[in-house]
Amino acid sequence: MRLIIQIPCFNEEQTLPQTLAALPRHIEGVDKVEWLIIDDGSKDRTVEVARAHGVDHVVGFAQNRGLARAFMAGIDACLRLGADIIVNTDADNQYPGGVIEALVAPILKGEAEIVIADRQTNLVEHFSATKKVLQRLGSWVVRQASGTDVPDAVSGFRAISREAAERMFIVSDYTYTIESIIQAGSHRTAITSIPIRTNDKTRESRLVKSIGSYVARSVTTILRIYTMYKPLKAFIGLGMALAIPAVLLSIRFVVNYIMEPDLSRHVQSLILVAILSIMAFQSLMFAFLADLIASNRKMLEDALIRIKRLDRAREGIDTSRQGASFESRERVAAPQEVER
Ligand SMILES: Nc1nc2c(ncn2[C@@H]2O[C@H](COP(=O)(O)OP(=O)(O)O)[C@@H](O)[C@H]2O)c(=O)[nH]1
Ligand SMILES: [Mg+2]
Repeated sequence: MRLIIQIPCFNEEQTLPQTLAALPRHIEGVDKVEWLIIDDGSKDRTVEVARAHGVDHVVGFAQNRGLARAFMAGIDACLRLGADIIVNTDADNQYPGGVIEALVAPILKGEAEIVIADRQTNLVEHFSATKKVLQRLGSWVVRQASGTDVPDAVSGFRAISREAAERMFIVSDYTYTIESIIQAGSHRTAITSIPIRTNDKTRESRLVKSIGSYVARSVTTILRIYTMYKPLKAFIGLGMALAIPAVLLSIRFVVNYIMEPDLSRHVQSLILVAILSIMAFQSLMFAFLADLIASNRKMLEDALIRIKRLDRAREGIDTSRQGASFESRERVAAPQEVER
């Protein structure tokens, strides 16, 4: 059992040493604990500092590409290195490294595939009242969109089993947190949470530059990913929202017309009915188109999972434990063939 702790870093020479100092080297039930950083084009000494403080693997980009891509590059690297469990934490020492043992416990016991640390944001002293309300509201929306019960949707402190990591594909540039939950919900990945208390703030958030833009980006992500994974629900819902007023208005028109057959007096509502009906019909067509694209995506995801496994098999990583995994129970054919 191999655990890799990954940390996305963008100019983190200041806080990386204290973050690394708190990370565990040994965990009960895990044979090997390794550390990996993803350097997202840092201009400071992040990489040197990481190496000097015992980081085992460094991957990264020459230029800044944003947290979501860095996160995925880390996941990919960890899988290639043969990680059975991946823990993601932040470089600003926001999350207590000592909790990692508890964070991976549900995965070790086979009770979950993704464990998300719940920061209990209502208890965080340096969060403003507005931020607390938005965090609560945002997490609630993500729960509805994903069909999961994750209390803290944007927490970056997570443990992920190999099978869940293989199924994770992030298309956003900005952050992976919300997208990965909606995706996991649609994949029926077992997600659980454990409550934690965060450390004191070491610096201002780099991701949340202003609350307004953060909310706008989050809403866009939720809409985008929701329509990607639940296209029928989203577009038929929209179609219904347009069709219902169209029907009501046309009933109103007919009643009015019978009572007072002077067409010119009611023609406005008839025009509105026509416009709404066309839009409703188009939404319905969109629903089928988007559903078609979504089913293609599912097949692509399956193909990519197999490619990742072939990659690992080629690099000589033992995949024998896959027989007992969640994934192989779902898709029986894939892993055994890779082993040979
Ligand atoms: N790869 C990458 N990581 C980033 C970027 N901005 C922030 N991070 C990392 O994302 C994590 C969280 O960032 P932080 O500024 O603490 O945001 P918070 O989640 O709002 O506290 C840290 O590990 C940062 O180094 C970026 O542009 N690229
Ligand atoms: Mg932070």
